[in-house]
Amino acid sequence: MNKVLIIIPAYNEKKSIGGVVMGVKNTLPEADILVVNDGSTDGTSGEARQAGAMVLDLPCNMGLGVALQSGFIFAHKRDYRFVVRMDGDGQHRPSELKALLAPIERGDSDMVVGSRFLGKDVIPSAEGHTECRPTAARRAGIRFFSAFLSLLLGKTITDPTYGFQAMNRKAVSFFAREYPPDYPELEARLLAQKAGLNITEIPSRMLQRTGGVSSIDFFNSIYIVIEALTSTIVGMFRKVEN
Ligand SMILES: Nc1nc2c(ncn2[C@@H]2O[C@H](COP(=O)(O)OP(=O)(O)O)[C@@H](O)[C@H]2O)c(=O)[nH]1
Ligand SMILES: [Mg+2]
Repeated sequence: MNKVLIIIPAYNEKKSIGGVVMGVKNTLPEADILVVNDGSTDGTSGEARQAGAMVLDLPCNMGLGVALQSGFIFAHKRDYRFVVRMDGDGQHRPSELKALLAPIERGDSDMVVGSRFLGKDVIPSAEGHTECRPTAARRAGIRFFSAFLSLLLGKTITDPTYGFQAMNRKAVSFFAREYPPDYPELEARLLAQKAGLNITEIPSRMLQRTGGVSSIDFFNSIYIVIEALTSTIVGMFRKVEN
């Protein structure tokens, strides 16, 4: 039986992707790794393959939500028991994988999401590069999204935009059918909650990128805020079934 699949969406992450794949292999050698290469133009696909990952090459840049949903469909069809999604830029620590999976393996949660705002300890970086906090502008945006989503869901959500998440078959089967296409985090969290998935947050500490640049700049962050808010409000009125 296929046990754990790590899904890594990647867009022009040639400099980091090999290290991320190797980091996962060192920590969880039993896991399969799927890099969803979203039309990169920089050789991300070859680097990921060379590091030993399976690679799904999308024909052009389809956006994060589509790339992730492609990964969830793959996991669902191959019947993986547990799935983790993590970034391809080295910001999520492989050393936290076991803690992220533990509540799912125990059967306590359907989905576990890392949170940069829970827990006080600074965890030493086993990965050899430095911890980083979101910028002040990002933190303000995240706080605003947290308040908005917590209000809609009637439950405290501390880090609704963080992409380090583990899930069981129930959550994967849901996301294989229902996943927002564009900037998916907020709406996906809302839909998952509405579908009755049991979601837990645990502390996580983000690292600096190991190369490349963030896909989010000042101008598209304005688009992201508007897109995420409107799609989440519309999502409130959607009928979802698990
Ligand atoms: N599939 C896909 N992944 C993307 C896209 N844009 C960014 N990513 C990936 O999503 C993850 C997070 O993106 P990043 O730019 O680092 O955002 P930030 O960490 O919020 O600054 C990284 O692994 C990126 O490679 C995209 O258009 N498609
Ligand atoms: Mg990043």
